Amino acid sequence: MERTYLMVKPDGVQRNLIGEIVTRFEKKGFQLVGAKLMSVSEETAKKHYAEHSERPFFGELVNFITSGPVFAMVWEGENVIKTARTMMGATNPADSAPGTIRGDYAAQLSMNIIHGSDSPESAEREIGIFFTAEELCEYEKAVNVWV
Ligand code: RTP
Ligand code: MG
Repeated sequence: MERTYLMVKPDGVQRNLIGEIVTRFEKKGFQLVGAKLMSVSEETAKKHYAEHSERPFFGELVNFITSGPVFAMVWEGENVIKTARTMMGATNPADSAPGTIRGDYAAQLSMNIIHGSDSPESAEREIGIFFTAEELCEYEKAVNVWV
């Protein structure tokens, strides 16, 4: 079963959106396999966003993601990587459709509420950065036969 790394960014935590975001993925039919509220160190932030290290906004991005606690999560389900990205909406809230998380709650590119892995390779890499194997739960839900 596919897994993805999702993270409520510091703005989403400050704006009390953790519950709303968890609810959306639960109701969609995905399964939470790991979660924690945590502070991101500068080292971890730079590792996580390494693909953007040469971009002009890298410093601002690292400052933002380390500016307050994030809610780190691993979700599991069929096509969860792509579906979560669809549910998040476009990176720039100016382009994200109403009904998506960014479309409904974000107004600025730099504070766009949520992160989600963009490929199976990113998901594996990011889960490894934020979680140990012991922090992830493998379990069956009887309700899964209906979704
Ligand atoms: P994320 O990694 O945070 O889930 O967002 P994403 O995949 O939708 O977008 P990505 O291209 O990976 O960019 C990472 C974050 O950097 C900020 N950004 N700023 N100033 C700019 O031109 C710019 N471009 C991207 C955004 O906050 C984006 O979420
Ligand atoms: Mg990205």
